[in-house]
Amino acid sequence: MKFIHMGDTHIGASNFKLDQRHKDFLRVFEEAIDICIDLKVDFVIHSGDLFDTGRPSFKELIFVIEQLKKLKENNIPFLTVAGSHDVYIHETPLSLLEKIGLLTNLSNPRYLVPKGDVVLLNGAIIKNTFIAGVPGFKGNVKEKYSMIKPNIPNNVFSIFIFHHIISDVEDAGSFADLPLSSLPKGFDYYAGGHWHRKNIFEYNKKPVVYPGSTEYTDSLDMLKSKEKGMFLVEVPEEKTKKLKLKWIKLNAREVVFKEIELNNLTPIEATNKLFREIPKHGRDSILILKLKGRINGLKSQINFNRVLKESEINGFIYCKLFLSELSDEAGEEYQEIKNKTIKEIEYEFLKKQKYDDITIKLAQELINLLGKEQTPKELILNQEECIKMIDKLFLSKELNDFMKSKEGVK
Ligand SMILES: [Mn+2]
Repeated sequence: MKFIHMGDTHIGASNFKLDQRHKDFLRVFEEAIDICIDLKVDFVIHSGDLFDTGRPSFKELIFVIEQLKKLKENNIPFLTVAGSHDVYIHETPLSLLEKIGLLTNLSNPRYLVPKGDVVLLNGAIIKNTFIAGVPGFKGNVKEKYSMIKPNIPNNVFSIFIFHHIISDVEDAGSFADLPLSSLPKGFDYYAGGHWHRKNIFEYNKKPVVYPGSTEYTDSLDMLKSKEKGMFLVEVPEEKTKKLKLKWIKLNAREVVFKEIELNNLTPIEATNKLFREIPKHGRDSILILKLKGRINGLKSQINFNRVLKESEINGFIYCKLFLSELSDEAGEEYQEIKNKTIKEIEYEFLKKQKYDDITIKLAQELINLLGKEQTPKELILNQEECIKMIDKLFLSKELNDFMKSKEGVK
């Protein structure tokens, strides 16, 4: 028995508002479906986010219908769950596709039967395999998982499809929304979705598998994922033998990544260096430039437009610049200011305006008094206080002038 595990196909998504990128998601999905047919797999499981939205366009729906029809004509069942994207109130586009017999939506409420304190999880049986799943829950995820009681029959291979980020996923950080121990026990294969990068780990010695998305869904994904694809899983007849997992790379849009060091360059020098370093043969790929170092000037003085135009001329469909590791003079000034109190900033500002220390001190006290929220009574009292201070201020000025004239005499 063998099956394909794919997920997060996000039909309808695009990047950089490019029509080409919208088409890429469709093209890769079609490639994936054709491979499933070529490999004559027993079934296909999809771990959620088939569509990018709960309201796909007619064009996108018709496209998916055409693809799933091909699978059906080849007797390959397609089973999925509602992800976080393809949910629209109660009904999802999956309900429509299920009504016309093109897929099985395992997150349909008919598979989840509340019984007392628990929810019985039923599934479909295909080729002696029990396949069950839950939708991508919004909120109280851990609590909802704690209620799930899977109804796994004896002596079958069993698959659990889910759409959450387990805490053990590499780099998941704050994206994780479910601890590993919350997954229902007893399954032979855990088919994960929602995390867009390929990742595999174990739970009770069984594989937890994320194939990731079939296309790069955003520029961070382009930076972090090396390639896109799906898994072919071969289940041996003998239970003692190990599962065979084979990665199948899909032809997602090529991404070219380059780091460019701009340390100590002026904005003009930096522009020239960027211009020189843009790869010559774009071949319709996406270019990602990560700029590093400290510019002797301002980032905004780099002629990025020229860089973007050149990348287009060289055949890239888009150039994305990452500037987070590039610093400049403005950045440093901002960092310095961040570590100062308002009083310190005020002082430096007034000092630059050539006020002496006594005047600045009085001015700051005035600012302090006037800046307070106050009742009318306090206001009158403070006004009196202010007048006294202003008197002092003039006195100090006269004193200063007097001292200066004395110095002049010397
Ligand atoms: Mn997704």
